[in-house]
Amino acid sequence: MEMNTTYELYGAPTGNCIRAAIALEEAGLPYTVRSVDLANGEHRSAAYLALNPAGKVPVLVERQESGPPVVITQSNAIILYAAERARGRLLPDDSLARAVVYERFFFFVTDVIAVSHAAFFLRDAADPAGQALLVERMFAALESAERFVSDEPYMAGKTFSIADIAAFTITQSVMSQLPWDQLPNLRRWYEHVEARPALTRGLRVFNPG
Ligand SMILES: N[C@@H](CCC(=O)N[C@@H](CS)C(=O)NCC(=O)O)C(=O)O
Repeated sequence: MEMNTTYELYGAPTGNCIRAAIALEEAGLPYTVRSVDLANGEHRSAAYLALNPAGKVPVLVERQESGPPVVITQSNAIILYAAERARGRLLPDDSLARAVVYERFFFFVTDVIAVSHAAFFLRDAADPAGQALLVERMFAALESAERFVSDEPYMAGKTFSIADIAAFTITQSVMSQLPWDQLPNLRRWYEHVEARPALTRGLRVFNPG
């Protein structure tokens, strides 16, 4: 990384943006927050579409003294980029340990978060049966994560990683609906991770109040 590298994170108070913010905080990368007003359609303005033609948040912009800025869309690409920049903190150096982190990270991204988002779209499409099926699958997958933390403090082993970032916000979003009496390890993991200062800062980035 060059000396004068700067970062800007464009986003709003949504799970995808909050995960990206947590990754930057946990990676220790200094960045400027650029709040995008989704309710007023700022993400569809010409200026924003020039940054991300898909009109979605989050977006990370990296600027260096020389060369064009690097623009990264897709929350998971931003998380992985932050982890690359802070090698050792969010992704273990050891390739076997890293494979476990990737396995768990993609478990939460594809089997829990993506299913939850799909259920949300079906709610908007007024398809209650489809929505219920996906919500049930999402909960079954999330609750199965109890086994990941039965012998280890974190989702993918002995150290905090991008797998914990992916797991945390989705768990938090359904907190009140989880059968906590059957998930003692998940509860211990949740309380442990929730106390991290960097994670707490990331959670508040787009929700300062
Ligand atoms: N797969 C993308 C999804 C991005 C996305 O759907 N962002 C939502 C907020 S979480 C958004 O920008 N919604 C505004 C819109 O679609 O109009 C990612 O992970 O970054």
